[in-house]
Amino acid sequence: MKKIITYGTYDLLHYGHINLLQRAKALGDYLIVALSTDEFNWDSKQKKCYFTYEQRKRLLESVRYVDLVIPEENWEQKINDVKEFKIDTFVMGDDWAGKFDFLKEYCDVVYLPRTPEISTTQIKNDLK
Ligand code: C2G
Repeated sequence: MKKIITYGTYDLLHYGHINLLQRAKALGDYLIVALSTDEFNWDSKQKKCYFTYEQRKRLLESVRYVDLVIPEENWEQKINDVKEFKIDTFVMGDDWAGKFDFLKEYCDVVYLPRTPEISTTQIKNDLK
């Protein structure tokens, strides 16, 4: 069974996120999403989520491409996650291109093109 992992905040879940999750799942058989906790978002990413971790987790768990949601609590957990869950491929949108190449020692690393026209920030601005 080929296992894939990806990380993110996934606040105000939108079709750009779904495009990423669909393509990530297509690379294997089992997709884990490491979802940024509210604390990690606030302390390390300066992101204030609209939905709480539990709400964002519930939304992701209802997406057909997602098999498991785990918490992302810090920047340092990725190597351990890849080992612990026996990950074959690490996937991120290409806004992160190159940033996680250190993981190539442990698994394949794939950066997928983002869906250009949509973002959570864009949604918030449009709704203002
Ligand atoms: N994404 C995308 N297209 C968009 C918006 C997002 O492909 N229009 C992708 C991002 O590239 C990322 C995933 O969807 O792979 C989740 O996006 P965010 O929630 O913005 O993730 P981010 O805050 O960048 O967190 O340790 C890594 C971080 O947790 C990544």
